[in-house]
Amino acid sequence: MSFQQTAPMLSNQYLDDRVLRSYLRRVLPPPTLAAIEGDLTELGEFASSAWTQARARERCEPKLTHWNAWGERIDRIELTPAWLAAQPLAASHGLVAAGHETTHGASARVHQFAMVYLFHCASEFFTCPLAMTDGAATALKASGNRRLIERALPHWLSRDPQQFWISGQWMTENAGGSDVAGTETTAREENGRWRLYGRKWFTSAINANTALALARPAGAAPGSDSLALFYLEPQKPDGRWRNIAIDRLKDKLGTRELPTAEIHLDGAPAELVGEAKHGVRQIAPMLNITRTWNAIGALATMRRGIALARDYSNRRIVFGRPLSEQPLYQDALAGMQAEFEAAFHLTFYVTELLGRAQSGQTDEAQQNLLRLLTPLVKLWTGKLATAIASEACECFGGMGYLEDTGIPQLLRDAQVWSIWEGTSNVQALDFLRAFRGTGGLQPLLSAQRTILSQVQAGELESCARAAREAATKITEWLQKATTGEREHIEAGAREVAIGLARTFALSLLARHAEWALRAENDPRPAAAARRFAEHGLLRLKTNGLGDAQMLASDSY
Ligand code: UCC
Repeated sequence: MSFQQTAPMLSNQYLDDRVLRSYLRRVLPPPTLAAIEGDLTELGEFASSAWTQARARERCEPKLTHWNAWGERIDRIELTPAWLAAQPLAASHGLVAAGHETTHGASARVHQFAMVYLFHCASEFFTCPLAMTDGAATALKASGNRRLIERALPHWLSRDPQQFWISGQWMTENAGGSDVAGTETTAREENGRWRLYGRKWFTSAINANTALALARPAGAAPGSDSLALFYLEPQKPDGRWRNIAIDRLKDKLGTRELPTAEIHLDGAPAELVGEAKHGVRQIAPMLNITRTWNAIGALATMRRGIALARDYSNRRIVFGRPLSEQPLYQDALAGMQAEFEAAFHLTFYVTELLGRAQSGQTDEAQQNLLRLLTPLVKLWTGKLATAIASEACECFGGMGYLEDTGIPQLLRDAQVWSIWEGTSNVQALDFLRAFRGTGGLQPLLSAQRTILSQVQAGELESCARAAREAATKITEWLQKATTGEREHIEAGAREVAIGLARTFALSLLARHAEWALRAENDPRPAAAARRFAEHGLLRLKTNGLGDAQMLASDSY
């Protein structure tokens, strides 16, 4: 029989995850860890079996049917089998609820996001509506609207599959994606009830039970400040749409199992969430939550790519020995692993801060730190996930280019992390918004000092030094830039944001490495920190704007 290759396999994705398990041992009180390990192990098992099952069947996508046999417009959406299974599974594990429950105090978000991280790659992006539901719950709580809180929260935060609802987030229009000031959807008050008229260009998870939407009250001024935030229940109990037409499902590069629709609102009934203006301010808490989910999803993508490539490296023999024994392959995997570990510690640190903020355990500086880090972590992990997914495909050679291996899907799906919930540039500008609004870099610099003061081991000295030097360079760059033109600082904002994310991530990884050396006698996090530092932290530009203007307008 001729030579055959062996497909990569995944073992239990929790039990097999050194990075997650070591991190949880450090940050969680032992009783909390003991209480949640059953859930994590189950989700880890689900993740590995879902990978095997997905390879064994045809890939499915959602399907939209506009008309029934009798000529009635129905706009029925059929979901994939995995999506149908995901909603009860997500409810029973409390993938949204856990982030809002008080059982584990300030650790609620670490618990929740550890589950989400394990679940994401097996969920066919059902994590998208879960993220939006979590964000909607957070925005509604912040609004103080008692009626809507009592109506929606018991469903959004339910662990009962029969009661659990998911939510959408309807912002994007053809005239306003990044810049929602272009929103054309109009809200009219008719007979004491608000109704929405307009077109939403991207609505993710259109099957959601509820949605939060931005619209402009009729007669209000142009611009974003006069937009208002509305709550909708788009379908009647019998599944008919409430004055909403689903024009089509989007034909996307990735996330193809997620039903993303283009819709028309023709008097869809809606309820005001707060005052009839300042809708962007009201939806901002939702954005910060979904951006955190985005970072977790990006992290899960990285971990999946590395896990598959690592498994394959033990099966695939070339030049007379397994790939796992070939120095250059080892080096490629090590580079991916180091970047992933740094991203992991930054992302989960943000979830720690979020949990503390939510349970009232943060001071103003820590709240400002959370505000600064949220766009940074979304931006950097979004870009990194695509790079690592691409490298992971390459680890399989030609097999990584074949659709039916399931590997290319990882790369196509990864591209979404840097686009939705605000592109990389939107995050960089949001970082500047936070930087200007929260007293500059101080919260970040002083947190970094505290973190690095816990790094003492000789093996980590070069890492701590690199992190301190990078922080100084960024501070100097920002000081120089803020005295110059606003446009100069904007042109360099992406590199500053990525540099800051990498610098802070290295500090966190080094601190964890110090703990792992002492508490677990494990030298691997320290090796990851050294390798990550060697990759370099900064690419600040000295003449960003001038060169950029010349090159951007290049034509023959
Ligand atoms: O992509 C989408 C659906 C996908 C769902 C995927 C979920 C994730 C899945 C994860 C799975 C694991 S929906 C489309 C998402 N669209 C965006 O993200 C929009 C991107 N654009 C921006 O973020 C822009 O920066 C805007 C829209 C926020 C800019 O709006 P404005 O109105 O021009 O900005 P302003 O005037 O600067 O901000 C208005 C107010 C200000 O507060 P006040 O009024 O008090 O001065 C800001 O400080 O909003 C406040 N604000 C914020 N506050 C703005 N952004 C934030 C923020 N991030 N945090 C707190």
